[in-house]
Amino acid sequence: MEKTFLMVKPDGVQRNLVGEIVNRFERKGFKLVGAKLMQISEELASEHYGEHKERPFFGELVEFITSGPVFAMVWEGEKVISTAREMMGKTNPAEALPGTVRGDFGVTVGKNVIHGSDSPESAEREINLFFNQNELISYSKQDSNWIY
Ligand code: DAT
Ligand code: MG
Repeated sequence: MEKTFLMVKPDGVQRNLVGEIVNRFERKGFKLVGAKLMQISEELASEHYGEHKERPFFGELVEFITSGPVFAMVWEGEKVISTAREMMGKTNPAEALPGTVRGDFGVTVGKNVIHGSDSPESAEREINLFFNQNELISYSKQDSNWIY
């Protein structure tokens, strides 16, 4: 089953949105297989956002993502990577639709509350960057017969 990496960014943690965000993906029917509150180092931030190294906002991005604890998660489910991106909304909260996380809770692109992997390749890369294999739990849930 497909897995994706999601993270409540420092603004979301400070604004008490961890529970709200976990709740949305739980209610949707996805399965939480790993989660931790963590402080991202500068090295990890640069590696995670490596694709944006040359962008003018890279410095601010690294500073922001390391400015306080984040809540890192791995979620599992059918088409979870693309569906989670839809549930997050567009990168710029000003363009994100109501009903999405960024549309409901964000105002500016620099503080957009949540990160989510954008493809199977980045999901695999980001899961391995943030989690050890023994931090991911393989288990069955009794509701799966009612979701699939
Ligand atoms: P996403 O997080 O939707 O995958 P992205 O990968 O293009 O978006 O960018 C990573 C993060 O960088 C994004 O969540 C917020 C920040 N960012 C993107 N574009 C920006 C911009 N023009 N100005 C400031 N920050 C930006
Ligand atoms: Mg991205």
